[in-house]
Amino acid sequence: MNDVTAAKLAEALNNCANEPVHIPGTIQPHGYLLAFSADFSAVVAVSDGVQKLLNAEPADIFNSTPADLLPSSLFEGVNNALKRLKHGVPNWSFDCHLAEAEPKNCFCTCYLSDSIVILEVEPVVRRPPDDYIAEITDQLDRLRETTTVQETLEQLTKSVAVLSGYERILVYRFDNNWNGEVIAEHRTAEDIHSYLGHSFPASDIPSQVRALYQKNVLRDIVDATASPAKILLNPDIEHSAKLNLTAGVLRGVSPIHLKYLANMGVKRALSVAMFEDTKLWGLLSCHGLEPSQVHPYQRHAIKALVAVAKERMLLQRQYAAERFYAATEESRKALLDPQKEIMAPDELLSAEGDRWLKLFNVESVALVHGRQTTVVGEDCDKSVLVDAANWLVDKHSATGLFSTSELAATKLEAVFAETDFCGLLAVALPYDRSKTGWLLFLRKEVLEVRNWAGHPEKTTIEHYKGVDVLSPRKSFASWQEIVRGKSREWQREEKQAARFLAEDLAIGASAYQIEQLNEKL
Ligand code: BLA
Repeated sequence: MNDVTAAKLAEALNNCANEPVHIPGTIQPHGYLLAFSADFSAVVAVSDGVQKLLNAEPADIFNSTPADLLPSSLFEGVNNALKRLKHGVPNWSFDCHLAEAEPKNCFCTCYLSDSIVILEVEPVVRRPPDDYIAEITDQLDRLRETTTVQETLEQLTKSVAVLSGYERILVYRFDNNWNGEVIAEHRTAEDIHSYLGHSFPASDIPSQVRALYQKNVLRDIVDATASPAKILLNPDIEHSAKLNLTAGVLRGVSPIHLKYLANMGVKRALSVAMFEDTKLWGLLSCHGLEPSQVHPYQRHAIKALVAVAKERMLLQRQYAAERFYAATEESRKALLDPQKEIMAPDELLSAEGDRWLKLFNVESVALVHGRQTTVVGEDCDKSVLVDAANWLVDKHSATGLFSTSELAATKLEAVFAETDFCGLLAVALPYDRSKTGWLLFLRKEVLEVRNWAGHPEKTTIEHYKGVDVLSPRKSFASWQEIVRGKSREWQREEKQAARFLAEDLAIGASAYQIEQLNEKL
């Protein structure tokens, strides 16, 4: 691969992200698709193999009306779904019993592609056990009993295993560059390969694939070894665009991803998006060693578990943030204590700074204010801090905040080059019109060992649908990278608390100035 240049790689990566996975022109072959005109009067497309469901050839189906063609239970089901879709729901599902088809029990999902009405029919081969609802309730209770984020995620993987039958269940968290790391895992047998603690590059889940999760949180790939079934268009009807299958469950799988799953030894896969606010935070990813269909109720149960886990995580994060703010509050009280004598800002920092070292998990805290530069914790050359503050005044006065966990990747690289610091959180003292006062929190390097599942330098390129794309990795064997030059990341609460403290220091500074003026008068 070493003749693959960076430019070629970038182009191949870009081509991966351009594959229109939402309009594949195929479905997964265990189910059937029928598409109807907006007024539900004509059949505009069917999937290859639909004759098994309707006992009629595609040519005859195209010449029929839905009312003549569909068994009454299906016809009524679609009519009812249409009412729901008109009210804005993205898709509507219903159970259906078909006397003429084999198997007789089906699960149907209706949705729109522009104004075209799409009906997906999945044969139901196996029903979940009779005590399934009791099992769901039990697993939801177990999730609700967890007390930390990590415990919640681990319980989620175990509960999904119980309710679904997948053999390996992972929670996969994205970083800021959309690489991901497996942070929780459950395997149903010891000899199933473990990916826990392993990282995967962003290119494994290209951007358009991540974007689909915003519209449909679940992706179910029933048989990664099966060839997709083509969607056949009615030749007598003009077609302006390909059918958009985003809101359904049968969307044909990208051949590139099928190869990826084959290389991983996975024969069925299901993933559910996990969001933090509206941003994709991670995925629950389930792997099966043999092709098999989960019952639609099982899909819903997995979605419900993910939703409850998400709520728990939100609560646990809120509790942690509250504890952090409560600790900050102690310090704020001390800074603004009216019983105490009024102190200059640098004296305030000297008095409280030690507490902040622990609270913010930093090696140093510094204040550059007027001509004063004060450092608490590990020392830092004052000229470095003054240069940093001058740059901050110049570039970040508008927001009054700057943070990085990798100083070497910022314009401050040269300023901090001779120091051991890698992370900086800086907040301006408010009420200081010229914003020349800055409170700085400094962190040192934390060596990070990243275990990649597969060697990034073994990337190859292949020709696919007329363009060059990255090839899915052939090996997922562990490859270790040591990441240098980075500190721990700054959390949202730390930034907010730093702003509060800078505010208090600024109030202290004003009081001190007034006192000084009064003394002079
Ligand atoms: C889709 N890739 C996916 C999906 C996942 C991953 C979860 C969603 C579908 C699914 O649930 O299987 C990747 N799965 C992972 C990772 C883990 C996991 C990282 O379990 C970690 C444990 N893939 C490549 C390359 C390309 C690519 C090089 O490796 C592009 C050139 C593309 N991945 C790709 C495409 C899809 C995909 C196109 C969408 C498949 C589809 O929905 O049709």
